[in-house]
Amino acid sequence: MKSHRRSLNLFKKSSRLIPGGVNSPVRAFKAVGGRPLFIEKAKGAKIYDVDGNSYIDYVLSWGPLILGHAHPRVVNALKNAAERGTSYGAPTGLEVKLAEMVTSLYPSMDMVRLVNSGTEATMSAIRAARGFTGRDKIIKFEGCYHGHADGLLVKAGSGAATFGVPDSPGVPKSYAKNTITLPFNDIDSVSSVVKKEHRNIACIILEPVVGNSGCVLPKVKFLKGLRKITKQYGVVLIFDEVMTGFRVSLGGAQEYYGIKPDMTCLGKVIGGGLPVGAYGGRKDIMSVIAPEGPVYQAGTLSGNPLAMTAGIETLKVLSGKGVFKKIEKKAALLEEGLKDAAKRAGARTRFYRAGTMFCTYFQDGSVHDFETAARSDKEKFARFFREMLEGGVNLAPSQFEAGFMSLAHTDKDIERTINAAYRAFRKC
Ligand code: KE4
Repeated sequence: MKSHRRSLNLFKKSSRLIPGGVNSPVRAFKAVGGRPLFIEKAKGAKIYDVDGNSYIDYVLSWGPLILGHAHPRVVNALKNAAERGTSYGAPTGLEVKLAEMVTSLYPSMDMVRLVNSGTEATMSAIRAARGFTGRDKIIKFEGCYHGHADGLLVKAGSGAATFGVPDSPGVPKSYAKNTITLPFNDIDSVSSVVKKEHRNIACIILEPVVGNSGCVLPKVKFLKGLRKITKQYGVVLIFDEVMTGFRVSLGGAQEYYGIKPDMTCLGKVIGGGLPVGAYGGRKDIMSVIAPEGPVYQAGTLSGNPLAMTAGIETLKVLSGKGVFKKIEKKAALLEEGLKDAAKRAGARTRFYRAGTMFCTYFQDGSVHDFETAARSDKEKFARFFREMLEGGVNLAPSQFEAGFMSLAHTDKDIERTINAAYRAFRKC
């Protein structure tokens, strides 16, 4: 058994100072039992806790570290950048460079605004859509997470197709009533609501692949239907690619599925592990954003030189010839191995993958929305998670989170992961 004494002591101390002992809820291991690991350092595909235990890491800070931890190109660039100062509160060439790289990889984005988190990106994109259309309501989908802005912490109300109800205390009912939550992959429910309410609907926002329900793949007819109905009624189509961007494909889910949204939100990978978010899209929509237009959005550290440097270096390496393909092949190798290990162990699981992100559901039914994802055996997943941790593999501590592959994972790491999974499947 691995020792976690130092993590435990730190958790006791942090729990007195920080709500739940963590700075983001999912890190607290509530869904999988036990206490969170406190991390000392990370390098490549490995992460090391304060008790000296090492783990092959498939969380990668929830997606950003697609090159692996502490990539030398990123670390050296950051060291040099820090010596030139850490923030100026004034525009820099670095922001222009990252904006150029993002808009060239995401041609649907004529313009982009850099912010500090995915939450800021989605919150601001929705405000832009509302400012552009003059309409107040938004449509989101069950199981999709777009950050913690009030209007997005909303679940389907009793009249699902009419108004939402707060999904968290502290969210005023008045905010929730402007959010309509519908089932993912159900284009008929979207069509009937938009036909009836289109004069009040500013935008539809979705994760094109739902990483916040594990890894729920879209039906192509759903994405195509969304694009058709939003075009028909002047509703802004927002792809929240904070997670899927540079993960499903270098050009995101929009490149992979061939759907051109009106706006896109990005984050994670474009910060290379430092705090960054971005939103952008059609020029006519982005032109409403201050100071060009009247829709206000701002940020002290937006476009921060260190975050820009880490993002630029990450995208430079990631855009290298054959690099993304290499990472995708590693993810495919893991998929093949995990499916085989589950079969040999007699485990009833379903594995889904989109490019370099993936999820093992503990059920043998097909998963196409949150309702079907929720049928998974969460207790079994929790036991599997703990066994994998004991076996030296760090997975996301929730059945409803995606796993991520990096450039740094070796065939040996993947083989070790598959062997640990076989042992863990057997024990679950
Ligand atoms: P942040 O504000 O956490 O940077 O981004 C919010 C966000 C927006 N959109 C999507 C599709 C996202 O996945 C996220 C954040 N993802 C979670 C993981 N599921 C971050 C982990 C956490 O909350 O600690």
